[in-house]
Amino acid sequence: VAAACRQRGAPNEITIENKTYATDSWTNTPPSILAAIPRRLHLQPNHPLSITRQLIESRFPTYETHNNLFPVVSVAQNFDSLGFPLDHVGRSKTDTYYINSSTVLRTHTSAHQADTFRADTSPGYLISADVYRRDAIDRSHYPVFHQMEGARTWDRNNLAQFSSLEDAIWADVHAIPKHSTDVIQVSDPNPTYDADRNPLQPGHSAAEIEAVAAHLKRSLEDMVVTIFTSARSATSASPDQQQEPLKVRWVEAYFPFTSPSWELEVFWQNDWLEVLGCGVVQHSILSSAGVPSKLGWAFGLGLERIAMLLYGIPDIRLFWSTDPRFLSQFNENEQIRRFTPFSKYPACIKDVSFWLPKETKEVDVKDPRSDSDVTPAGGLTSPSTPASSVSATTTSNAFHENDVMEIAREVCGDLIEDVRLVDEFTHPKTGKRSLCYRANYRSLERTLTNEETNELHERFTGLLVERLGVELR
Ligand code: FA5
Ligand code: MG
Repeated sequence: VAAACRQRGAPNEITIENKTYATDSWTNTPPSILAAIPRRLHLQPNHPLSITRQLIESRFPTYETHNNLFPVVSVAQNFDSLGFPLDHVGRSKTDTYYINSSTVLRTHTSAHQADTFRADTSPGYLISADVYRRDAIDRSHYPVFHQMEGARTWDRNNLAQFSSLEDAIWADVHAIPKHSTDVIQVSDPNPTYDADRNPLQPGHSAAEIEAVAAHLKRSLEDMVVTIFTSARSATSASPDQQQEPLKVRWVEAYFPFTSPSWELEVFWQNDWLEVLGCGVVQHSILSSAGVPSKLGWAFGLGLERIAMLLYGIPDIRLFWSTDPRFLSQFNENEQIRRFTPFSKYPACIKDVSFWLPKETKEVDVKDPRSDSDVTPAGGLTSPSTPASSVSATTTSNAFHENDVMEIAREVCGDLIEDVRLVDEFTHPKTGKRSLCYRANYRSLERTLTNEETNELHERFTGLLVERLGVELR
């Protein structure tokens, strides 16, 4: 199976914008992903991701911005510098696009943290960039998306007129606008840190971390309020119309490069949507970057998630559309207007059921009902809460759901809306396992013909057999 997964006739090198990389047995980046690199949607004038980026940047006016960092990074930058353990699932070929064994397409903007802490002289920075992950297919996940990283530090050796670090930080906290509960309702039930679940780092005092956390949380709450009030004024008929306040909640999280850590979720379309991860920067990163006297926070947010909230964009694939019916709706010099979906074309749903190869020992599939972000770059889980879907990442012949997703993408491009596990079954006698995936075919731009969908589905199922060694039922 491992050999079958490797791409047939793969080239010996890959050239990305004048830089050439030798390929090896780790290479797993398909041409369809490479083709996304030059798009740089976050920099395109009047693109909703670019407008969203600028709107967020406007809330952090003193921060230095870096918006053109190259997406090919070393494994050291993406993982090692951030303290990812060697066996972290994020490093596996099933989750990350490798150019070769030591080079990847960045899976998150945190890949640039160490270099930026080393080089920047300003107390804060923002990095916006395209990031790449082998991931699920649905309306809020896409294998290429955009993140904004933000960080703010304070220097113990440079406290100006303040007598302690926490006093200096609190002065900055008080400068951040505080919004009324008519505008935003914040739920934050957990203590700032917890010795077992979300510990303080050695060398950080409780008072310092309370101040850093307050600064981080208020800065990000202010950011989502800005987004939300722009979105509201876009929808409300009269300005004094009664509006529901925005509901957000802070949840504990885990990332190898921050402690304590949190995620911010926003209530959107009747569900909690994770918009960002954040925390107190691990001191080891600052000290390796040559600034051991600094202390601070960092966050990483999904620009698509925020833009979907801002404009009411219903499907993440739309960001890649070049259809003027999409692009003409956004103008950076005008008031934000809600996106008007151009008619939804009919979906065509097809199932595929197959037996896994007999020798497959571990099956890595997600719970069909779970909608969580089991994320390669981020924390995934704290050591105390192992994810149910984690299987041996080093076992190259283990079946992995992301391979199904990638084959679907390769065959269908943006003509597939969603792929979901709908059934699993183990034969009582033979012990063979069977899975059923439901593929939802739909174009954002036109009605697909029957023949077209049949052909896509046949190529999809054919490649499942060829690459993954499964047996169709
Ligand atoms: C990270 O990537 C961390 N680097 C964030 C971070 C930075 C934590 C700095 C601490 C300090 P995570 O994998 O959860 O974390 O992704 C961050 C955000 O990216 C998510 O909250 C979500 O908004 C967005 N995101 C993740 N996966 C996808 C996807 N496939 N499609 C679209 N957006 C996604
Ligand atoms: Mg996450």
